[in-house]
Amino acid sequence: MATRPTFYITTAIPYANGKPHIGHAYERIATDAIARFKRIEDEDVFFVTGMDEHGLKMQQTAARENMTPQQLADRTAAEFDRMGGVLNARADHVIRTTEPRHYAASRAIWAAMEKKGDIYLSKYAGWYSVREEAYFDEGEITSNGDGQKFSPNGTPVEWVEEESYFFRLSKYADRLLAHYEAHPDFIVPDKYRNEIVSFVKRGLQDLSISRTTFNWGVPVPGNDKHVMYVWVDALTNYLTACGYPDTSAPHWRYWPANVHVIGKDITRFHAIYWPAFLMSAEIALPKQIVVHGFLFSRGEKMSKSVGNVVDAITMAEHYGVDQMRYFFLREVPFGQDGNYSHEALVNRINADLANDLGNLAQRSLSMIAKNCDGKAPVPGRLSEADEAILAQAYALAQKTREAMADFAIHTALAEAWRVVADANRYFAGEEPWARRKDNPERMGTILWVTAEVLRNVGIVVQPVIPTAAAKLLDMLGVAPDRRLTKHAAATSALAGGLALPAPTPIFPRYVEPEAGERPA
Ligand code: ME8
Repeated sequence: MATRPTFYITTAIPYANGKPHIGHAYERIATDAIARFKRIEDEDVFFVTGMDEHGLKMQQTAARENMTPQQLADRTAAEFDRMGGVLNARADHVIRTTEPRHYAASRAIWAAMEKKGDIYLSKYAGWYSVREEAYFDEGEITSNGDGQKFSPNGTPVEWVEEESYFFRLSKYADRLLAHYEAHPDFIVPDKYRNEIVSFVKRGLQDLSISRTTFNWGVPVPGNDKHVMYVWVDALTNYLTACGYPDTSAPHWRYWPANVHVIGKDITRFHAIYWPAFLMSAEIALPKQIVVHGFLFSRGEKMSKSVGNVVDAITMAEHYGVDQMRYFFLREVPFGQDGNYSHEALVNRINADLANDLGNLAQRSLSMIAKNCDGKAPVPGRLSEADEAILAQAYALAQKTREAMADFAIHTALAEAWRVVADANRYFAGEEPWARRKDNPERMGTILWVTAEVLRNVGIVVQPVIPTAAAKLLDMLGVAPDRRLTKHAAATSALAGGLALPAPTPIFPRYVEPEAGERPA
């Protein structure tokens, strides 16, 4: 038997010092949709997420809340787990950086980099942002009238001097550039690739990779005074999940990762530091870093200090899970920043889901239930119009595949909804209700064609709206093992005469609740 290709996909691991917000939900939903797409392509998928539980921020937040950093980490991990469940986007595997196996992996990669001669002890002095857990150069710092200093991202910085281990990042600039050149898709979209390439071309400085000013982290092998810089340990999570350093572990077969999905603010860490660490430790590099944009609530960046953090769970419970998943992935071109608002959500839910897809399914399937004895009609001779709409439906699998190869989830959805719109026009134009009396066989053909289009649409939209798609495919009598993209083809067409379950609506219209009852 041919082995199925493996596909290892990860999200960034959220900082455990805050609650899940819409940005986290968006990243999880998008990654889940890509993972689900690869599953219906019949690949052997390993979808991993995790929690980033170390660092000074964790220590400080926990102290403020009168708890230990571990208690804070446990609380946040439970909230993210709940988010994954509510969004129907649970990963196959969750890695938490406070787990003993992760300490082992982090110490192993450290040891490998040290063995290579890439780690040395020196002194670090610079402007440090606690919020961002990063140092900034003098030239990047701004100050306000009160003499307070800020990072380029507007967070307060303070002058810190400490003994630190350094990683010889400077040594890897040329190899990194050669890698970007040889693998033009290593960082996508291009915009982010270009930013990284020009940054590396300006030259890289060695990187401070340990801290002595706090102790909530992975101790450096051989020197307990130091804990690892949180990013060394955080990035290593992607290896821990595969069993590293045990390369005979069952999950090691998934390494190297196919895709690390991340937000645009952490590209440097993933596209520069991470491959350099891996080169140093002589571990194969991930194939792609896929960067998504930021989501803004009505154009404003969400953050705790702005006070407009919308709870993802509240949003999903209010609008519906498939509705929220569809909205984010259809509305925001993947890779770009996007906005969301109540009005935009309601518009997509009612226009695309309830009207276009929902009504087409409901009208055609209830006609079949009433007029065809609850069985899929047997099609007669196909007209030009029938052939045309079917051809569009059968082209969807390949169009979806092409769009998904570029992570253009929005384009894949636009293609599916173009077919839905054309199928609605076809249905209205062919007037099956009028044929019921004068040409019942023709009515049956029109209904069969519409149901067959819905079957193909139902298959390709499963990654984004899994619950509604499953319901639609159930109503069309599609067996669970006939829902792969390869079944979105004429060779797996709906069999005339197949008994179908009674249809029920897949997407209700959104009805405005009483004032004050909606989130955001
Ligand atoms: O960066 N819109 O954690 P994090 C879209 N622990 N995405 C957003 C967003 C927004 N408004 N805000 C954040 C970290 N994100 C590190 C990652 S990985 C080894 C370590 C994205 O909780 C952000 O870009 O700040 C990142 O990909 C993810 O959410 C976690 O962010």
